[in-house]
Amino acid sequence: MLSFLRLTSFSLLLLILPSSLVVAREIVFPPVVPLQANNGRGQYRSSVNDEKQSFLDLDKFAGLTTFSNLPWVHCLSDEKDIEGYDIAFVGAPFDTATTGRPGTRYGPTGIRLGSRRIGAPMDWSPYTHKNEFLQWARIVDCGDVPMTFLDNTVALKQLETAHKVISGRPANATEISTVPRVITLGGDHTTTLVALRSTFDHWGPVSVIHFDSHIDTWDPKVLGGGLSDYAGLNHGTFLHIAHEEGLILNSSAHAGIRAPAVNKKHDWKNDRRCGFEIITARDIDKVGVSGVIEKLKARVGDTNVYISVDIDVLDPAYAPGTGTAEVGGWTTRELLSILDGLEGLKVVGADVVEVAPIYDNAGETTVLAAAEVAHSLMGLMVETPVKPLKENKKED
Ligand SMILES: [Mn+2]
Repeated sequence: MLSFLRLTSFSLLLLILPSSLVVAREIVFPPVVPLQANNGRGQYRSSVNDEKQSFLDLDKFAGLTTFSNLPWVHCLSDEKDIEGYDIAFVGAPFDTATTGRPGTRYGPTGIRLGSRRIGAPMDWSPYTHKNEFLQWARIVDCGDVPMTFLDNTVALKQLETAHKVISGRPANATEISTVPRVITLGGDHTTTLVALRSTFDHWGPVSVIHFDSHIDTWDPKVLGGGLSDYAGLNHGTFLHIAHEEGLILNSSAHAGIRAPAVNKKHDWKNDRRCGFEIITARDIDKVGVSGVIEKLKARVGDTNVYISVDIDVLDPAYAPGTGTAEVGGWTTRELLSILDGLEGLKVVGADVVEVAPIYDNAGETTVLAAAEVAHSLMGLMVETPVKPLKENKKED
């Protein structure tokens, strides 16, 4: 009876109201233009002084997920003529050389998800009032490199080929630099060795600024090499191997170190031999953020720099989603302030690694931090273009 009455009153209402109000509000779906498409007036569309731009064009949750909603380019395709770029993000989904919890093969996907709210049209920094997306560099996401999870040697070879192809293409703004720079989204830390081989080809040996709770210069004899040569290449030894291969300069530095050594003396001695100076996690309490920045800048001087950020440099409170978490680390704000403070350094390559989203939380603390770190690294590259060795030689 009650439902009958309800029905009747609803029918009455329909009779009283004009028909235009009864019809559900018409929803129009305008064609959504991919973010940052070329609008004919420069590389990117800007969100200011652009009356024609529909708010829907700024949608950060549409389409496929790329890093910071950047355009996807098939950098690894066989085709010669693809869209040019100056800075390329690429994912290295690899986690079979870890000594702790695995899961970083999902890192690139996680970091991209963490970056969904970052995007060119609305990226004016409250600190610098700049928008790094809207400057000279064309920045793209190349997607993930195919890396087998069954054989580390093959997987790292696959990544090496990918780096060669991506950095081997002509840049977009050739008047500024002819070689595109790569920011890798890891992946376990072993992937950095491959990136360093690639930067060596274009820029020669580099100073590494290595943000990490672990030194990662372990002698393979100490970590894994006792089992086999294959086991000796892992995420704790790759910097030792990079030194042996002559890829890095003796002006390198670790920042945020707090994990213990395996033995009393050899590890620290070997670390210095590999070219590193150590800034511990607790040093920040003595010298502050600006002190850490000063130390790092003084250490690398005018050399070309590769910045590698192992997300476990952060305290597990700020980055639980990682394989070998160590308590007593830096906050996200401290790390971002230090990174932004490195402006002016000649950054030729960079990465954010060891992000394992499976251990992250519902608030996505780790992937949000990792995305912002990658965003900062991108800013450093935009601020300071670096010419490759071959161009410098031409000018001499
Ligand atoms: Mn590491």
